[in-house]
Amino acid sequence: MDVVVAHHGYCFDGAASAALFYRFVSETMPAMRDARFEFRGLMYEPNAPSPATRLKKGALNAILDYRYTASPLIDWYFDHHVSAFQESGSEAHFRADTSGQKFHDGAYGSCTKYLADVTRARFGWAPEGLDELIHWADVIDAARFSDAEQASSFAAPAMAITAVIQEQGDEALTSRLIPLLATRSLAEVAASPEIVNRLGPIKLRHEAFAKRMGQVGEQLRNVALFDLSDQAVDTVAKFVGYQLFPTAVYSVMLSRSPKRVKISVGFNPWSKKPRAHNIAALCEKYGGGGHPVVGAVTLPPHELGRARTIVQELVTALNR
Ligand SMILES: [Mn+2]
Repeated sequence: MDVVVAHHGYCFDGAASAALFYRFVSETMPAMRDARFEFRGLMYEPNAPSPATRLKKGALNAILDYRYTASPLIDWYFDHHVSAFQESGSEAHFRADTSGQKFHDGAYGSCTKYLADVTRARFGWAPEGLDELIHWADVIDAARFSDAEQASSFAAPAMAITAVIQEQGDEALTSRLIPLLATRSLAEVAASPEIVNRLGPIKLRHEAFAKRMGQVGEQLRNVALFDLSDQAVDTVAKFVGYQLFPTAVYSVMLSRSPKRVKISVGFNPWSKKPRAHNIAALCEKYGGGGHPVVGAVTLPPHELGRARTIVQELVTALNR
């Protein structure tokens, strides 16, 4: 039987969750010993099809680190997004499940750590040799960095891998990386040609991006605002904004690619002031979502005008 692992795409936590699940299946389900794994990246895009469309009849299907959908094809489910149940009827479907194989906890910083904890507690499985992967997925997905400099550096192997996955982690690449993440140390994966050959150009684009952020950025009371919509971006460095405006409590960034306009909203993890807003809830008002500390709204590329209005409303709301 094939195993279909549909995971949050272009995301270190999504790939790390898939790596853990790959090991979990291989080590605890004897019938799956010779299974062929297919890894499929799911994206939060406007009008993204239901994740069920990426699952396969007759396979063992899992959705990891992505929103739930009321599909009979889902055999395993793990997620930690507080916005997991936006589809109408999906939460009731999840609650009514009796398989004991579907799990959601919005309090977790990463799906990887959640998957590790649940499989240990419920199935007595401990993923040997993956502590480092679990630790870093939790640091990266929950932005538990010591400061904005560490958060923007490629020095740690996990950060180099993350940079490549976030920018170029299509299914062809992650299908090769996930089995490596499942079986090698992060240093070994970071030294692989898959990462090394891509990282140099990414670093250059990152530097150019940081420079542009500095040019367009402005601080409006509690909020650092970056409107990058005058040209398409292919690199996004989430924490550069807090390096530039360390006293900002929140950041709002408007960017666009040929496929979408994106508004990224975040709480400065190093802010001296407490967080007074649930960012997922703010983004949900506009059809977006995420976590209490970080979220996003994506719109079709032709809705840039509407995106600018939403940005103004978000800045006002965050300064309230
Ligand atoms: Mn995640």
